Amino acid sequence: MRRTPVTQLPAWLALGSHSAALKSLHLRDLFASDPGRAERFSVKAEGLFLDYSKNRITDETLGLLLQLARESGLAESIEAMFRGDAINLTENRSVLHTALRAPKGAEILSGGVNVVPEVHAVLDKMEDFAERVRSGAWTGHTGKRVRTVVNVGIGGSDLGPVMAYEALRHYSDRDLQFRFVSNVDGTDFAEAVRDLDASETLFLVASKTFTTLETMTNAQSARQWLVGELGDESAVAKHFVAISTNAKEVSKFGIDTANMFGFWDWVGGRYSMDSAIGLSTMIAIGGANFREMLAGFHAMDVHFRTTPFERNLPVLMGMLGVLYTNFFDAQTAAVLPYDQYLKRFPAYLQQLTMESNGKSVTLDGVAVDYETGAIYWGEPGTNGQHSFYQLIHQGTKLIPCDFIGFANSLNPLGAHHDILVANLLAQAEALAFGKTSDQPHRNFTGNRPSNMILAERLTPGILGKLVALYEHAVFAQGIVWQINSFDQWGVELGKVLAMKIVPELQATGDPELGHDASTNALIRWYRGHRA
Ligand code: G6Q
Repeated sequence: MRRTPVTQLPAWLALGSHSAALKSLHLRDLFASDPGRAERFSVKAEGLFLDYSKNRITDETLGLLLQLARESGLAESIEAMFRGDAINLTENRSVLHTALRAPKGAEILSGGVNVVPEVHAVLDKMEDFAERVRSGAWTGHTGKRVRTVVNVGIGGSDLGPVMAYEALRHYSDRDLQFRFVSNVDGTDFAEAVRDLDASETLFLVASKTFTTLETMTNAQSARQWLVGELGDESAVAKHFVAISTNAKEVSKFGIDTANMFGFWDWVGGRYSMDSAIGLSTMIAIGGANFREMLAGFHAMDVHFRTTPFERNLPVLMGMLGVLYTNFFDAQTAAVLPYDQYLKRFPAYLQQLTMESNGKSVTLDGVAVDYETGAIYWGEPGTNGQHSFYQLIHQGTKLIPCDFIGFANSLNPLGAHHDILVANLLAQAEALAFGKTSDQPHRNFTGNRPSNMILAERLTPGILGKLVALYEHAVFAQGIVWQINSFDQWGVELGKVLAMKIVPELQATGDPELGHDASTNALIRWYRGHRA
């Protein structure tokens, strides 16, 4: 039976007329006429403080947004996900990243099997390995301890590990350095290893499928480099480990499956940073910190599953996103962390949000006639203030912002942190309230919405909570939009076409080309110009 299109749900229809009236209200007046607003539109939960009062909402708006969530069946869908139903319909899979952080002893079934014991078995194996690398007990081919860990992976097998490493660098073992190779551009690999001593280098080949062209190309180059440097094929065993679901391909590559860390088809790439894909994170920060991060994820999972929508952080954030996307025509959303350690957080969120909700066909296979996932972007504060914030303040586009900040710096230094936080608060204030001036170019209209997410300090646990907050906000939006947030067919076509073009670029003579005239000409240009 087909779902009722979201655009025909009573709450959607009501939001349509309500938002027309909403647009004439200014945040200045909403605050002036309502002393309780800041308190009412904020939630403290799980060590996070979300102030969403600077959004273009009234109590009625919020009521309608949460009604829309209910009419969309969000509560039932949350249960279906946590229960392990095959909600990834186009791939017929469960979506169980929440099982990756379930405590020992929990029971979560996929295909009738409790997956939690396997999850913990892999975690224990990872921890054992990570501690051996950290202590120097794991030695390379020539007997030296590891000094550099190079993660080779792309997409979900790269962005989470890079983001988490940068975010938790404060907690990392500074005797080890970490590099991340993802791009198939040879420069990425060449620059990553140019100053490395192969005898002290460990490669983690991270690939769920172990067939991804970029990762396999980089992994082969890594292998050649290592064998070339150490002059012995058998060195591979001590310098390569694999993180994958594909044991067959791992042994074909020459990695002993004893040194393989597994995960499962119910973990999507962009939801995999707390699976074995997080091995580099665990080596960097140690098992205890990694488990603290998982506990943070889990706490947010429980919050999402059990908290009434009115106080449910992911539901509130997800539904506010729906408001701007569908009723304010906002095309993008900015994520602005005021913490240097979160510098890769926006890039990580880009994949999480855009690969998940960049869809235009519903679960019933019908083309949508409404907007879905926004474009996410951002930079850490205060840098963005001296570049693109101009457009957010005075441009013609409405850009809802998520500000993220902390009460304490991990590197207290004079007045730096107070200045940083003053800027964070000032930006949200300026966006909401603006400033009237008789000189048009000095006028700030204000009424530009933002969320403020604060925590005491950036810890592994808080990072887990932040990531899970966005994971679940994305989920809530996907449910409302009736799309599958867990497939990514959109990345397939380009991959297939590239595989066809590679031999055409490499062929000798003048191969017959069957593309469009533009692509044919570009291929010929390349063939004619490369050395
Ligand atoms: C994420 C996507 C994608 C994937 C990469 C790497 O959700 O599925 O980004 O993570 O294509 O895939 P492998 O891990 O299989 O190499």
